[in-house]
Amino acid sequence: MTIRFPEGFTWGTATASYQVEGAIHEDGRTPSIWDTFCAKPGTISDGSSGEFACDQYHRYRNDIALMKELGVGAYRLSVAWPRIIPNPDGEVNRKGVDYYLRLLDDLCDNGIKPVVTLYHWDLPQYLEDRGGWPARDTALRYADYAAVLARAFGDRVDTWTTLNEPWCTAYLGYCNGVHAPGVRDDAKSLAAVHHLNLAHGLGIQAVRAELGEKTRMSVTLNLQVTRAATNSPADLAARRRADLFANEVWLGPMLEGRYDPEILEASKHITDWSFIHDGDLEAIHQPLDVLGINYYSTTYVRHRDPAQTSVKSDKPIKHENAMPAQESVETLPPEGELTAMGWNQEPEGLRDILVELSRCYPSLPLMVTENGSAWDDEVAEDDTVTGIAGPEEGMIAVVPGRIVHDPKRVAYLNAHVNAVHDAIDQGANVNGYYAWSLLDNFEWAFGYSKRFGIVRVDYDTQERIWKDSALRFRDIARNNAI
Ligand code: IFM
Repeated sequence: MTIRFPEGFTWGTATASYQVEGAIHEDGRTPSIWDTFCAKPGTISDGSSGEFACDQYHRYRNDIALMKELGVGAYRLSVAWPRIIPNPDGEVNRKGVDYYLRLLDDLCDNGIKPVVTLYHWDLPQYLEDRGGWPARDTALRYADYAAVLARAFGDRVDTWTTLNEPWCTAYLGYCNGVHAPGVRDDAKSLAAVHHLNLAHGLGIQAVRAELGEKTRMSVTLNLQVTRAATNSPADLAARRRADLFANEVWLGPMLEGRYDPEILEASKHITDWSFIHDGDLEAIHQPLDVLGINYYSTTYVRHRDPAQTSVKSDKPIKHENAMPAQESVETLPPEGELTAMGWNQEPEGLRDILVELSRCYPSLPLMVTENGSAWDDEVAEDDTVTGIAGPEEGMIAVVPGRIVHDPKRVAYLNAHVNAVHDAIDQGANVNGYYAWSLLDNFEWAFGYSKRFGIVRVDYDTQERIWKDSALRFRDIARNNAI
């Protein structure tokens, strides 16, 4: 059976600067917090870093040829802040800007719309040295950076995305410390939440001040689909507590200009939220053209007696649930066949979050800005597999004769694309789906040990190798149907 998507639905692929670019020492880029973090022993499971990654900095034309073959209409990429403003003096680095201009121009020349995330976690180290996201000044510097990008890239960008997954920045970065900069401090993580929200609002204002009110603006949130283990009031309260800190801390300020008073109450033992200044909520609450949703899996929770867990030495809580104020929430182990990340597979979660968001915010279009799965892939020899020539003499966009058969990634893709269609059938206002990821890449604390790409990267040679999932995605994108 063929299921068609609405006319104009966008199929795209997504990546992020630190995960794919490499070239960390080139053309004036200075260190980001991830360079510093990776250099600390024990932070990255395979001891690697984004130093070389997929070398997209040099191979972007090759990867654009690959996307053209896939038939995608958009590429979601992010800009590395330390390439653009490498030093605290705020001076713009022409060479950094030029790299992205070349990339954006080549995308546009190939009919692929650039969807540009301003911040996907590579904060300049000099800003972390001045306090990072727990410091208000970082949000102000972000607004300056946003204005620079708007001036430099202008109408080459189809859609601007202020932040990718601020949940990860605030909680993995400053609460349980498994991401850069590796801080474990509940109060700082909540200050980071607010300053990320503020950066979002100031960033939108800055871009629109340069490019006009009609500029398409978005943010990408990894809203958590949390299910209660039972319908008991205690388990439902645990679910509510998780939801407040996972989702409401972003949706409330960004879409309604308010923090739910329950959030402030539930965290008053951690912070008094005095970092919220007069006028901040108005600044954060800016009109959005589209909301990006990243979705991978669901989480099941139940009530736990806070008295039985020491809040002071809360290491075990932090490891199962990165957020603060979760003393009464127990996260249950995931069930069913888990992906290589140890995440469950529940496509209905994607359907449910899309339907629920459209019910709450009917006039706000949604796009699935990330969805995908990691598996332990193996390369097979196959003479029938055809390669693709790259755009320059001697370049090979995808090598012939080799392929990864990845039935589990294909099944995950099919199931989740179907779930998006189900959501649309149930009234969700969804206008795009971006596969995470175009390429295998640097998976943060897991280094290169987890492969999310629909195209394999041989990290020794930087060759790109087809996976069955890429060919499946090509069918979906080209036909706008599954
Ligand atoms: O690789 C990440 C990406 O950077 C942000 N969203 C989740 C992906 C998979 O973990």
